[in-house]
Amino acid sequence: MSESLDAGPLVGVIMGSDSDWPVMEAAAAALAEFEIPHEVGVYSAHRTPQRMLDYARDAAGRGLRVIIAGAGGAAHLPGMVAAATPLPVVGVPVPLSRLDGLDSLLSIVQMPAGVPVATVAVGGARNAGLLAARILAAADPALRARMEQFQAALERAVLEKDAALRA
Ligand code: RP5
Repeated sequence: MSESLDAGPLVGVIMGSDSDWPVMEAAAAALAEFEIPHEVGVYSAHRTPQRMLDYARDAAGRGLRVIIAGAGGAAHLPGMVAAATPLPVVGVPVPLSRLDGLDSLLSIVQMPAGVPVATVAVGGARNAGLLAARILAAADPALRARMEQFQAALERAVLEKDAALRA
C-alpha cells in the first residue's frame, strides 16, 4: 500500500484464544497479500477482560484503523471491543466442535443498535481480512487499485473454469 513500510500496524487481528488461530490466520494471510501492516494477539473477553478493554481503548491512538476480532462459543470479544473503540470492528465467528459455530455466529451478529460489528461467515476469516483491506482502500487509491486487480483475477479464474467445463 502507499503508506511507508515502516509504518506501525493498521489492522489488529485479535482472537479470544490461541485455539482460534488455525481459523484466524487466514485473516492475517489476506492482509499480508495486500502488504497491509498488521498485528496479531490473544485477548479474551472472559479470561482477560481488562487487557481486552485496554487494547480496544488504545487501538485508535496507536494508529490502528480496523480491528478484526474472532471468537468461538459465547463469542463476546468482537462486541465488547466494538463497545470500547470508535474503529470499525469485523467479527469472525469461529466454529467449535459443538454447535458448528452457530453459537459463535449468533453471539457476534446480534448486536444492539449503536454498536456495530461487521460479521462475516462462520470461519470466514479470509473475508474479514479482505473486508479490512477494502475499508482501508476507501481512502487509499493504490490499495484500491490492487483490490480491483484482485477482483479481476477472481473473475478470470471463474471464466477459465467455465471455459474448461465447456471444452
Ligand atoms: C472462546 O472460547 C475462544 O474464542 C475460543 O474460540 C473458545 C475456546 O477457547 P479455549 O478453551 O480453546 O482457550 O473464548
